[in-house]
Amino acid sequence: MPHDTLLHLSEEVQDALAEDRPVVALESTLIAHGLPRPRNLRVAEELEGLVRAAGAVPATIAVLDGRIHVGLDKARLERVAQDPELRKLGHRDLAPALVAGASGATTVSATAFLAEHADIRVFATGGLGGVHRAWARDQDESADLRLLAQARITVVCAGVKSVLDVPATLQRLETLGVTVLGYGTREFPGFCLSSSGLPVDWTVHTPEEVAAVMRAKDTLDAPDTALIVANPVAESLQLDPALHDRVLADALDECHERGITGQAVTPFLLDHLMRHTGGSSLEANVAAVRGNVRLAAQIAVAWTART
Ligand code: PSU
Ligand code: MN
Repeated sequence: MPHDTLLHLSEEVQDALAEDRPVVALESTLIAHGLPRPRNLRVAEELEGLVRAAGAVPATIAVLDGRIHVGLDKARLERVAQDPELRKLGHRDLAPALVAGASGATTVSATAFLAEHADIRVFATGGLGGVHRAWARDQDESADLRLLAQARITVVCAGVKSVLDVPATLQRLETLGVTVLGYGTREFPGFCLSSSGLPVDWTVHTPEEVAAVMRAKDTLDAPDTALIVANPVAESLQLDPALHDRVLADALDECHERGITGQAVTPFLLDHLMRHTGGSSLEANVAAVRGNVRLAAQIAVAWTART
């Protein structure tokens, strides 16, 4: 992909990449469609601040008026957080969005793809998309998984969204050849819950160890698959698991009854969870994202210090 014509890198991101300084890609769907206004703008700004505080440059990615932006200035970040018309763009939506001159927030699938093309190696989000619980009925599986199976990028996340079928998603990741590391844990995290109760095969404890795995993967010349660093939210900050399970059961029923499908499913479930947990799922979600962004910046620093 010719960078100069399709990807608009902010000057800050461009300079950092040219000088081999640490950069962290951030997705925008989480901001535009995953968190409520006006809190989402404060979170977006805070996340960029966390990256900077750790000595890296944030590159929030979005499509505005048919232009792909890697690194947003203040006005563009505000637009992503505030514009109610902003679409949700997966990887497959990028081409038509460019032609239509559309504006949209990028999901994990689109962000991972664009970050890789911008030569950014580390990416942070909240929870990945995956196999939905009613898969046998709806065949709803996030496009995140397929994209992660073919992008050379390290994704720091708090596991996959807890509204999903987590065992099935882990199984898919295994089939797709995507490496999963637990960060300081032997259990796969559960997004706004500290643990999904499922084991991970590999545990690492430091950003340097993650960078070493990235290097080993490159040295092996392994296929271009993502490296998932699954970083749990602290137990003291997680959503009460019993409350989560209770509210989620209602959310899933309502989603089906209302005939909600496609891209609308995940935002609906997250919003339902937020409204029926008195905002505590929101706090746990934000806490998880904060932790992931901090860790991603540390990994980016360790990665660029590699020589
Ligand atoms: N993480 C969050 N909140 C979110 C998402 C991730 O904490 O809203 C977004 C990501 O952009 C992810 C998307 O790619 O949800 C998955 O949507 P779907 O299930 O429709 O593929
Ligand atoms: Mn889906």
